[in-house]
Amino acid sequence: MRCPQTIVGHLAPDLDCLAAIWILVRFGGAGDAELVFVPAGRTLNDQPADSDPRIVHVDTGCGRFDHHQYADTSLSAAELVRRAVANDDSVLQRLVEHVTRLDHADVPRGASPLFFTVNDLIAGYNQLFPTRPHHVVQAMLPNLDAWYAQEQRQTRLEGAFVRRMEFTTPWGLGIAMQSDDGGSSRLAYRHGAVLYAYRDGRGNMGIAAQSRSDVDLEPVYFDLKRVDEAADWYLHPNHRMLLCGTAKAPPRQPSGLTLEELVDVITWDRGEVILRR
Ligand SMILES: [Mn+2]
Repeated sequence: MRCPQTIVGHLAPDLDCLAAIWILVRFGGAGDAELVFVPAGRTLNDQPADSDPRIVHVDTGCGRFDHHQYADTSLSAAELVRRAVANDDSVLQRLVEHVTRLDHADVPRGASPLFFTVNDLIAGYNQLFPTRPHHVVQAMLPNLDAWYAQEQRQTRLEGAFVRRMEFTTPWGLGIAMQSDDGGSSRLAYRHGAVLYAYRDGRGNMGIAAQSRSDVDLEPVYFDLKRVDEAADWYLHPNHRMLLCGTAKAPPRQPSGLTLEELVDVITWDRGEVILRR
């Protein structure tokens, strides 16, 4: 695709419109393009969309990057732009799948509505800047960058999760994993774990249990104080978290244990390793 000089979006830009602009700016080399906004459905100066190759319309105008001409709910403006400028970026593909579902209000049946989503954030920006859609774009570009970084991290975590250990505990299934990013409670709990343990690239370690469980990590804490006595292990007052270093609180003295050794302590007289990949 030729690098556009002008990107046309719609007034009060929504997530789909903003994500489409962000992809053009970050992945399509359009960082210097001028941004213009028209009433949704219209085009710049009422000229047919795509009649000028230097001008690109997103989420409006029925051109190549407007999905409103199709009934297909797997399409969005962001998805059409993604296919055109960064089709082989799997992280971007994940992010845009969420954008497309949100654009079609595709929320899983029975799921309780979240009290605050990215759509609410964007609605807030449109409240702050009702007549300045450029400001909404400027505010959202770094948020979309952060979203992308988080999808990247999630992709790495899913790769590391494949190499997990599984073990039994008195409370249910335990899962241990290690990666530069540490572990993912979300992945572990989704897999049925009640308790999970992790080690990250800086040697930070931790054990955490589902909030609606009766796990009590105090005995594990006492065992760790014995076998890893120099380390800065911290038992949370709720007894469901046992930590030695986090991004929020680096340890004064990191643990000397490997993840396997930590699992040995957790399962000592309490369970056994059932899977080691
Ligand atoms: Mn849309």
